[in-house]
Amino acid sequence: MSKERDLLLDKYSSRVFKNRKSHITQLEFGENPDEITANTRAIPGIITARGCCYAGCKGVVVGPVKDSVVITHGPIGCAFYSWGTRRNKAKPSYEGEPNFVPYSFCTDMRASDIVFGGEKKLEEGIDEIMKLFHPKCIFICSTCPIGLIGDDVQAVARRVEEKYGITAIGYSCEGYKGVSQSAGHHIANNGLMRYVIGKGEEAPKGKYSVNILGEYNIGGDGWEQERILKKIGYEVVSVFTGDGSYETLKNSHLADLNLVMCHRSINYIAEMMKTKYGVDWLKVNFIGVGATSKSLRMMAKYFNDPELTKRTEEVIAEELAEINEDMEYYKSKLKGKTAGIFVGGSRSHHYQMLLRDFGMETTIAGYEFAHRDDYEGREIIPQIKADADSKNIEEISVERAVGYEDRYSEEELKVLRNEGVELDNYSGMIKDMKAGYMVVDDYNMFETDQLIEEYKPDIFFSGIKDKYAIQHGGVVSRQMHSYDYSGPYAGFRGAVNFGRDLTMSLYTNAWSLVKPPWKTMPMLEGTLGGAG
Ligand code: CFM
Ligand code: HCA
Repeated sequence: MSKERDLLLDKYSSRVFKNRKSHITQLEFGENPDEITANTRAIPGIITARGCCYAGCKGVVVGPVKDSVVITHGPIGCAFYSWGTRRNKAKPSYEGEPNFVPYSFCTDMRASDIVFGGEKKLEEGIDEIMKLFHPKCIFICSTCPIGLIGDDVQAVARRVEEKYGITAIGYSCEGYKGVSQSAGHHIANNGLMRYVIGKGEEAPKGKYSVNILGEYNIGGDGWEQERILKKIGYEVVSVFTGDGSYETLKNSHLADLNLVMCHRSINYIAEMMKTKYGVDWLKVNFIGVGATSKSLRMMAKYFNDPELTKRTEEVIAEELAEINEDMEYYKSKLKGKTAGIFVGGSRSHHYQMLLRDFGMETTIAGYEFAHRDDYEGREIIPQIKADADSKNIEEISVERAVGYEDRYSEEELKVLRNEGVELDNYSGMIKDMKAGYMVVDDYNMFETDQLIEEYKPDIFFSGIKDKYAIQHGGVVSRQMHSYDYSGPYAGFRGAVNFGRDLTMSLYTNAWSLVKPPWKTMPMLEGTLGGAG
């Protein structure tokens, strides 16, 4: 084993060592460097960066749907902590369109409700919501105690639908389901597929129409993508789910193509829409100048229309001309610097492309809750063995709906794939990293410290839980989840914002003035994870 990998593992007890060893790989070194264990339970007692199933369902996938009310069925803390912290922006698309994103709705379950049951309280809460806000769709998101006391949120949803003639979805997305947020993504996808997608009949008017899947409009990223797509001439039917709406999601099956940004959180819907409605899906990445141009060119190739190809090239040229000077300036400041990126899912991969635009290398990276396919590529899926935790999450199967046909035959799709159009597929992060670089799944605070010590990255991208601890050590850290209240970072203009923020962070002299306490005080010695 390499010295660097040893450093992460040698303080662990033998039990913890054995577990963590398979989640850590140093690329192109050691046995099976391209293989990694992922999507398994975190070790109790270890400070993982992960969140819960409710966070994945409520916070990530259904929370951003602006014209729908999301009610947290559970104690107030769950609703409060998931209120606005993710920075998924939304605004009405036309005058009078409802936008409930700034609100937080909760049943505020107390001890007596836990004893006597909370269904009544939930229904009363929904009656109040209907009276005050009259939404067309309500998502009920359960937190941990709901599953334990057995409230039937699906039955409540059916009663609400009958009473008010709206769409209501009861989600059993209790925090403890699965092993991370990832279970919540899957559960949320299933509900949207069952009860929302396909309900509308409004066909797109444009010649070429798309949905953007797995784009949550953090810091306005989705708006920048829509701006570029509309400039080229695409019609954006719906966005799942950043600044998205029930009114548009229900028509999404009528679009020509699904663009998939964050595959981790939404690949289930992409696959099911292909099976049921024949809509192909294309893995795109609008993070990075090179990546954005590549994605736009793949789209033009897919539609295979000379006019569209010409317009695509014109727009890319115009956009590049607009940002060129700024990009060159920030590149001169950032070139040669190194980064670590540790985020939940696809961003740890996506942002490596943007960093490369500035001449920066990502030497250490990892995901909180991704699956092996996010590391190793989608082709690995048949080899992944389902365990008890993943079997616990419902897989729904769909069939081709009457009247829907594939746009291209399998042969034609093969030709497109050979031409580099990444249809129904995504590659893994490991393939885009270099020999010697380290990849760590479900990283924890101890490993974060060790990685920084050994690799000494100039900047460490992560989240709220570890950012300040890292900065106390004198290392620059920026939040890759919330963008530290900045953004957008997507597309052409977003790349400039990112370069500006990085330059500001790296060139402040504060970091050299920080003296972490452990540099002057002796540290505790011991073994992590109990006696060997
Ligand atoms: Fe996808 Fe996301 Fe991410 Fe994600 Fe998340 Fe997020 Fe993330 Mo935080 S959907 S996997 S569950 S890109 S909330 S917008 S930043 S961990 S890397
Ligand atoms: C979540 C949301 C989160 C948390 C961010 C962080 C987000 O996982 O529930 O830990 O800094 O992006 O807001 O990922």
